[in-house]
Amino acid sequence: MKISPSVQDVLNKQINAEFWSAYMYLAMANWCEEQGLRGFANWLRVQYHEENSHALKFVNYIHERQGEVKLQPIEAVPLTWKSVLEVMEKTYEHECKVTEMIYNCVNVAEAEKDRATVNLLQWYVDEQVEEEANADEIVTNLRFIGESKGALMQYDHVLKGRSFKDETK
Ligand code: OFO
Repeated sequence: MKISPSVQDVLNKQINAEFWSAYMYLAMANWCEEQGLRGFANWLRVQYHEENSHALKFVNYIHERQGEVKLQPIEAVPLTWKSVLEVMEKTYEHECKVTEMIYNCVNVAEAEKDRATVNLLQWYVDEQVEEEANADEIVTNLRFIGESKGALMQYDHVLKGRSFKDETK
């Protein structure tokens, strides 16, 4: 069954939001790299790849449902932050906003009685629980670390271990 115009529209908006997220995380990764925080930069680059994969999952789905993918311009993202704590606080806040957007997609799909899209979106609902928890954990750890440069460098080293696995397939 071909995707309805309202579901197609809200998924196209979500594609733009996912690419915007990718762009923002790449900007954050660049900033961390420039501060010498290579582990945080790595963690955020993985986040960048994840967001691209989230966008592509929607792109593929719209094609599968014989719809039309309408790519829109990506708005500018912030380029500087006061501290790495601020970077991660903004990450957490952003993920909460994305969760709301995904819930809105679910509402539109439910209003159209589009079971397939509701089913697809459940993957994103679950993913958002993880995204929020990951960012929240790092914020909590950074608050414990406080002003300790040694502890920050150790934690930065731990974050070098994160690698990208495409979970959308
Ligand atoms: Fe696509 O999960 Fe973050 O934004």
